[in-house]
Amino acid sequence: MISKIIVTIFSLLILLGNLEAVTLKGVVEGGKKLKKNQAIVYLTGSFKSEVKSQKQPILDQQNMAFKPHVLPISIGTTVAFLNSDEVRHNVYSPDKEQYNLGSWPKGEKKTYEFKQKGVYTQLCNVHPEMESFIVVLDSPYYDLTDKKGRFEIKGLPPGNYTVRVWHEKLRFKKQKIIIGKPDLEIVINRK
Ligand SMILES: [Cu+2]
Repeated sequence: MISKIIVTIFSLLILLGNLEAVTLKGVVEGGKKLKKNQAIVYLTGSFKSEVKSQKQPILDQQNMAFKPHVLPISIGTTVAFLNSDEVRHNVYSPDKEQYNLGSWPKGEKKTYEFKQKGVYTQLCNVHPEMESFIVVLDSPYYDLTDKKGRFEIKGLPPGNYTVRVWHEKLRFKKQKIIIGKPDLEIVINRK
């Protein structure tokens, strides 16, 4: 009986938590360069840092290019590296933890767990023109911009945050926001 009551109270708390969660949406004003390569909008603040629950993200090598070109993840996430091409590809990064996962043929998979935040350029030592970015964030709150620069981050607990943007070429102003009720909509401009 007591355990039933506890479960009920617990479910109610989860429900209340979800009801309080707020959505932040908006647009990043980045022009043509933002249409070509997506930006990551992410939030930092005084929340408890946690890994965003997500399936193991995949960085594939397809038609001689890394897919996706930009992959945002939280610290502690393991990424699966695939090769869908008929040729052998390699994966290495000269940044931060500096790894070389070796070279492998189509159909094989390697994994790597990212333990430090930062931008990890992904390169292939067989094909120097191949390049992409894995961006490791100390935040579970992020989104990639769409073709119009729009983004949406759901499930935000009320509090104070700083909105930041990462893009491989462009720099944007950071913005302090207060998340409360109702949902918030913002515009982010270039520096
Ligand atoms: Cu390659």
